[in-house]
Amino acid sequence: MTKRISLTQYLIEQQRGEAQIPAQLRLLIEVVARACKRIAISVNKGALGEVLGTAGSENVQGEVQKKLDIIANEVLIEANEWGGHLAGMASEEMDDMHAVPNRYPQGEYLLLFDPLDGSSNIDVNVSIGTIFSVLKHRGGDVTNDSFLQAGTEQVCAGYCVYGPQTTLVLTVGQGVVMFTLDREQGSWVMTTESVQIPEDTKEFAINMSNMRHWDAPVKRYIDECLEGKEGVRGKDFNMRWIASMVADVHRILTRGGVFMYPWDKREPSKPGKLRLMYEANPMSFLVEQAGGAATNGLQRIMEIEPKGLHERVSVILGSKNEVERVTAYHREAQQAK
Ligand code: P6P
Repeated sequence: MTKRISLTQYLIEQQRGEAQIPAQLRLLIEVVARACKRIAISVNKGALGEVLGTAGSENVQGEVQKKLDIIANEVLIEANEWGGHLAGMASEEMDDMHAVPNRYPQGEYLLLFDPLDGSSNIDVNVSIGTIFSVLKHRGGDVTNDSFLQAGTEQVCAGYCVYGPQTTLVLTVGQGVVMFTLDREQGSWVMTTESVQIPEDTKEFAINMSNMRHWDAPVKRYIDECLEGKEGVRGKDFNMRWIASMVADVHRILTRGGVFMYPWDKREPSKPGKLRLMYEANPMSFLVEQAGGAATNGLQRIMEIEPKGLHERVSVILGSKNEVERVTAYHREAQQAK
């Protein structure tokens, strides 16, 4: 790698260069990156910081909130509301959007986030992360509907994975870069300047305990992977499931693979478990910018027109050729109906 540069230098160069990222977007990214450093400190304290366990409340999803879910949400709100770069924020942890208080200037961006994804892993010391997505505010009053824009409208997306390293992964539409937190300096240092997902893989990520609930195309794809080299795929596959989307996606951005959280029969009225606006869309933007693909089985996730802030979606993303295979199986099954 050439001389390692800081996040600030990268953003200044993007501002001058091809991306021409506006000053407000540069400020937004620096503020979110600083908030992730704050969250990392709380996450890394664990039991020593009295931050483990549940908060005794539920979020809009009906999920029990962990203390760290709330801490992370508050850190992101407090860090972003005064800077003049945002018109509003939306979070997995809040029923409705959070407008910038009148005492602060309103900016031109909308920030959406899952403040701490993978919460079930917090108490067992497994990697978790913050996922964020940035849209442009189209003007007028800021309401929940202001956020209902397709993933193709994102101007920036990223995540921070709190694992053995604390790593910030970012795209502004000019490819994907990774920054690792240098704790001695407290600064983000570029460690991967152009992430590329291999088009093929031998690794799939899915929660196998749901197998009996899957739709036929998913079952067909996984069965073929399990048949190994004796089967139609002609190669053996490995399986990984961290139950933390940020960690599973980070592995796929780093060495390839396919991640699947498909629709299943347990809740047939819901298209899937994961949320479109602040999980699937930002991860799809990153994966596509790194040469991968992301569909809901039938269409590109980023082309879905959202109907609700917390709507869910079926997710198949990662190595392009594998995602295309699973998607082809879904389309074949649909045509056969
Ligand atoms: P399951 C974490 O709760 C999450 O939203 C994603 O990060 C993760 O991929 C998925 O749910 C895990 O779900 O059903 O395997 O526990």
